Amino acid sequence: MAFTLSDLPYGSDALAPHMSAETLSFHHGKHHKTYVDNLNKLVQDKPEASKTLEEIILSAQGPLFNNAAQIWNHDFFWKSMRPGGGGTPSGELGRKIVEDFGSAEAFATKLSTAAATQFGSGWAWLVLDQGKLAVTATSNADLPLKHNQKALLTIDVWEHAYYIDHRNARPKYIETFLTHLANWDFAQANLLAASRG
Ligand code: MN3
Repeated sequence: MAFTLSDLPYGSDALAPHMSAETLSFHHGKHHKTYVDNLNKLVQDKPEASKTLEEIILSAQGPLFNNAAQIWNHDFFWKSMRPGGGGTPSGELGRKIVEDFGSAEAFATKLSTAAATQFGSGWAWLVLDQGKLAVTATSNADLPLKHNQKALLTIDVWEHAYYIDHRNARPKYIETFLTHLANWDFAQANLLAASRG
């Protein structure tokens, strides 16, 4: 198989009670796995089988793009959370958030609003765009890589990300993500890598 399902970076019960083991096992073991299975079927006996995910994302459209991008997005989303995460970003990331958004509170409001108001399925992102931090939202499988932006952190706002734990209460899921789950160390590492590159 050309593409494989990456392991979660923590146990499926590691984010409980803020994200349940049931949510993580369905989301990773069913939804994320389906994108991997679909992409493998789509690239079978095709030149794309030897391409990287990023190469497919930048060149393909339709089902090839959708499945490749959703694999990338989910790999990135798992790393965007950690046990004992959330709270106010500190260090270089915290400094740059204040510089580019005015305050940590203004940034949190912007990210929450982008995640809550994304119509239908999609993703909310903290990105680096032309050297400045920005908050964006994308529909379905769309992602910053397609828009010449560097992704630093993401929140999956497809219903399957929160329906088991929060039913239809997307804002409660977003609040829980920002309070207990967001992996700011990961976002800061992405920022430092982008600044070096
Ligand atoms: Mn998802």
